[in-house]
Amino acid sequence: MGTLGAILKHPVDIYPLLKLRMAAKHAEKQIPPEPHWAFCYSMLHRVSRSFALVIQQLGTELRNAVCIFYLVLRALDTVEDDTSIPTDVKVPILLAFHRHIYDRDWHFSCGTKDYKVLMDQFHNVSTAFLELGEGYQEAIEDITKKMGAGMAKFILKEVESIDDYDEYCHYVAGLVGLGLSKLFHASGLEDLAPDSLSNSMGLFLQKTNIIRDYLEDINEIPKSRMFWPREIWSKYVNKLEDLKYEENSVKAVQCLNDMVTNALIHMDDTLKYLSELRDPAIFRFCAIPQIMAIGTLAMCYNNVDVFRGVVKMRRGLTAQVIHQTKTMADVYGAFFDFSCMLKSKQQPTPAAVLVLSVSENGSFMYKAVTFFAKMPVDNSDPNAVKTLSRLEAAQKSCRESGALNKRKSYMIRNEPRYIPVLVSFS
Ligand code: D61
Ligand code: MG
Repeated sequence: MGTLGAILKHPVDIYPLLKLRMAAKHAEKQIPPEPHWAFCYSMLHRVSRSFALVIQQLGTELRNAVCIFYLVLRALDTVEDDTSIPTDVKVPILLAFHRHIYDRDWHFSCGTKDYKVLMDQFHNVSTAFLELGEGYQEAIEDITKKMGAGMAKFILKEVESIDDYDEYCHYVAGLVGLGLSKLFHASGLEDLAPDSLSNSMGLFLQKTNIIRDYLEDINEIPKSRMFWPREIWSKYVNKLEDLKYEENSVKAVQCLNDMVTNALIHMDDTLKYLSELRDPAIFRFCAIPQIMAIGTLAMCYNNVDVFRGVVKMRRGLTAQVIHQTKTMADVYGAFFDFSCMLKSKQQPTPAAVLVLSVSENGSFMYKAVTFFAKMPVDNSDPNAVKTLSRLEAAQKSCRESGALNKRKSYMIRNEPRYIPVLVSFS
């Protein structure tokens, strides 16, 4: 369904999408004139739509540091992800990448499309990197070194146990969280967050990606990319790729629910990390991807479509999340509501269709309206009890924040305007 179709189906998306387009336009005007910086910011938009917009709303000094941090790690990841590079060529580059970022003459061509352009003109990123303050350069080099070493280790090693899975996600995303906390601290705008919380911020995002991208990764040419831990999938099938075959759907969905339940472990740390941030721009930069993640997990849970194609939050809803997320109350509200959504997929027969309503003050909430389910979900799901307990633990923290009640009060005073935004569950 084209964007126009989606908008007609979801008129509530129009305003946030317009705001998003204006923000993107505004961002373009902020691109520094120097050619190497212009390259970096245009590249940022081309290789990461979701992070580019939230990075743009950071203050100038921090924005430049985070932009380069992103492009350096995206280039490193392009080497890791290119399954056509032989291991004996790839591993030395991953291990030495933290030195290459200082060398404008270093060049290694790999990846496809925009990622290839990033690699071929990487000297622009090195030039900009060398203009950053000392503190920022040290943080970026330190994380690049550790991530390269971690990626190299897992080029030669399969993700077997759940500990391996957590270790791999630490190397490719947890370390990004640690690095960002260092950059926030170096900017003087935030205290240095505990590593455990910074790490969980990365694991929640990376595990959501690994779950959502199962089919794309297993079908990767020339070699499958496999990140789901054997310790989990071997309880349901004999080979990871068996999950994609129609005849294994029931087992596949149970395995999917097991993976989602594992990702929910990191919700509490994520809420704690966000609740301790002070700077509004840094808060939004950190909060928006996390809300996208819990929303994506709610869509993936119990959804056999994960094994048929990529399940993605539609652009209009993404625009709303970006538009609506300003305070911790919005975060508690969103986590509470998406947890409701996930829980409603557990109820035996009726599955829920959610109607999104916006109250006068613009904060949004969900109300479950029951319809007969296309695919009733039996709570004989082996992990249903564990899933429920983790959801209710997170909802308890949201309730105890008092922010929900604050939110609720708006509801009582001003009847919300109902604008149906159907989020279909299967
Ligand atoms: C606060 C705000 C943003 C955060 C955060 C805390 C903690 C962690 C992260 C962002 C990173 C989340 C990564 C989730 C997406 N997964 C990937 O991009 C995978 O590649 C991982 C290695 C390269 C990481 C690059 C990165 C990503 C986001 C950043 C950043 C660097 C620097 C600053 C801000 C955000 C995935 O790549 C998918 C792809 O190739 O497109 C993979 O290969 O597994
Ligand atoms: Mg990768």
